[in-house]
Amino acid sequence: MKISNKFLLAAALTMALPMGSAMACTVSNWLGTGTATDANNAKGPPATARYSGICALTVGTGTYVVDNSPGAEGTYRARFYVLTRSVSGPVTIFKATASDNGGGANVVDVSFNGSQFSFNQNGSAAGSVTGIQVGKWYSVEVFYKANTSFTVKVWGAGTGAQVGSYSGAAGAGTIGSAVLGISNGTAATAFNFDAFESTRSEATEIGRLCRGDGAVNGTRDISDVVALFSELNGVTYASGQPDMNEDGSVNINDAMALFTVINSVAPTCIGTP
Ligand SMILES: [Ca+2]
Ligand SMILES: [Ca+2]
Repeated sequence: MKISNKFLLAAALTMALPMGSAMACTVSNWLGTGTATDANNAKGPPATARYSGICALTVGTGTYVVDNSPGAEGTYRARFYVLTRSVSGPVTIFKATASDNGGGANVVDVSFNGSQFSFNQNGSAAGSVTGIQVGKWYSVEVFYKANTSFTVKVWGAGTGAQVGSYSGAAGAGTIGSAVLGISNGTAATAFNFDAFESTRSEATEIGRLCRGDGAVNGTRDISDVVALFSELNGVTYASGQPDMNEDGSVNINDAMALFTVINSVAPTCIGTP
């Protein structure tokens, strides 16, 4: 069975939208108990944090969405963004399981305990990435190949460099569904998720979105400054990723971070700036 790319956000939501315009966010291409939150606001900052576009998935304890399009996949890759929040113990934020609807054995899962992401494969602890902050957007990319390898790469928190990674062996399980949200544990406050994609590609990483590319033109330049200030001035939301410092809000600090990249670091979206 083919895994199509699954975007958390409907294609229409990637367009720049006038503030106050009527629109709906949807998770209609997912199953489960999660609901999309429309970040659109009459004027001013979005009603909830989003990473890209204008919508995000906002989920509390026991709330998640399910993708049943995988079918006994031995090779599976997924990338999602999570805005970390306080927890009272480890919470599972992503898992891929053997059967549909999150059923069957956990083949891979990612949990967050307030300071680190921890990874399991086929029921065994695999590794972790430490130093994870609360209240920051992180890009988490998982790659699994049965009987071969399991890797996780983490970027985010407003830094260009990779935050951390894990690489190890994989067991024999195959993947029948993916679950995004708080499927286990207790979240003190709601988490936001955004920009989920999955593929069967072994060779091609999905990678992080271009941080600060609010105008979605593939580089960091003056057009992103214009897009950012248009949002700050209550005119039009940036259609790309204006949250340059990845702290869950779009404000003047993002403009300062954007200027720094444009002026002193390679502004291209290629690489890790
Ligand atoms: Ca740009
Ligand atoms: Ca920000």
